[in-house]
Amino acid sequence: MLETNSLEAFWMPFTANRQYKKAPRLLVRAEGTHFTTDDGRSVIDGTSGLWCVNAGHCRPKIVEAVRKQVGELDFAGSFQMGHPRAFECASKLVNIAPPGFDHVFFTNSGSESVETALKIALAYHRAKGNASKTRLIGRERGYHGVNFGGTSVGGIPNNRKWFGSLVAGVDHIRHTHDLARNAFSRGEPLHGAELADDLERLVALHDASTITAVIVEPVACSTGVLIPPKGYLKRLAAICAKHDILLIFDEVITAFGRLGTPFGADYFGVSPDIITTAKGITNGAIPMGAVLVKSKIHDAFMSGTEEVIDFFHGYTYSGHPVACAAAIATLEVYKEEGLLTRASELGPYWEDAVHTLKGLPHVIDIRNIGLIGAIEFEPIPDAPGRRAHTRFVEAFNRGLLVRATGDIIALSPPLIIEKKEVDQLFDIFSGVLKTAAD
Ligand code: PXG
Repeated sequence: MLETNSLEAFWMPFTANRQYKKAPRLLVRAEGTHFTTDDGRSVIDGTSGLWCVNAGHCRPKIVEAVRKQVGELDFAGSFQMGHPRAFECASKLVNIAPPGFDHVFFTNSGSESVETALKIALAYHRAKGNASKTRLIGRERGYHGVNFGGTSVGGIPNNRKWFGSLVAGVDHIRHTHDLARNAFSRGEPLHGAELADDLERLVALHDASTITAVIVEPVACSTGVLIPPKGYLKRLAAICAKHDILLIFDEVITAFGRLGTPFGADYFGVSPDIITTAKGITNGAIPMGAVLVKSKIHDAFMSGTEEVIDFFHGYTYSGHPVACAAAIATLEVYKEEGLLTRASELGPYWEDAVHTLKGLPHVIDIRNIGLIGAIEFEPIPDAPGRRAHTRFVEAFNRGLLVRATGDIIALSPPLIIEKKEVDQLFDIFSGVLKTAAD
């Protein structure tokens, strides 16, 4: 028999399990901007959990809403049935969504939101009589979750190569990372808008009549915070419109205030056709995702016989009452505290703080946007990723949680963070960088 507190049974996701279990890091409580570890240490949450706890941890209003809902209506399905919370939640999302986004399809995660968005795009074109438009286009270094559609349009080699041929008929445009021209940019890098024209290359190759949709993250976060060059997303949107290709913004991270606007689409002044969300929708308290679409898309599904299901898709837990209660309370907290725009007020202070790390050992780039920062290290030859990993572990030992991906450290604290906590965060992290052994 395994001890109940043995670490063996839990096969941890995206984790070096054997390494972790030799020296585990355990979190047992959280409040506001801080976690507490199992040995009683306080740790600044420099990553909003996994980019989800935008309003800070254990917010009483959200906790209370969940508690009340689970005791009142724990479950009710949404297939040919309904409950008030799901309708209320969808309306509230529409109220803060970018103009034109007036319908919401609920899921339980970012990965499910992506699958849902891809299926909506395919079915939309078919419903419009363009059944040959079936090809999905992603972008190199993109991350769209881990289900088959998202893995296929994703562009991170390790996430793809183990899993066979994936979904057929997918292609990718080039990524936008260009340290030679853009290293140490503040905000949007100046060079690279023309990389959007790579979509024209794929249109020339495959023909627009075969292409359904392009999916991109407005800021590609998981891959190490790749910020789009100035003008890039507008150019991409124009090419999509020209060829009747739907543009999907994967806003699982950029929605709900991370960039200082409610959605990334607001920040970049670009209006996509479909937006995927998750994470911050419930402040991380209960799993949930949502796909937002414009009437043009939704209405295309409503032309058949009224008695026939209009979209053959959905999850048991789409619009789960407890998730909806958490989301409604979360949106209230965001509104009451101005959190959907707070990153724009704190942004300049944050930007200056991130860029103070310039010149520290092995730092080859620093970038920032909204309340996101990234520090890229020169990789150790033959040991890619080790430099960021050792700094992540040392930061945790000194009371700061950061996120390592490749040789990049990403920072994305809760949007409630105060300036003095920003100072503490960078005091700890600069100490880690100055004293690192290699
Ligand atoms: N799309 C995007 C843009 C994401 O960032 C997903 C889809 C998938 O969401 P789910 O809820 O299925 O995990 C994500 C998730 C990191 C990190 O440290 C990022 C994510 C998840 C875990 C860690 O960068 N993004």
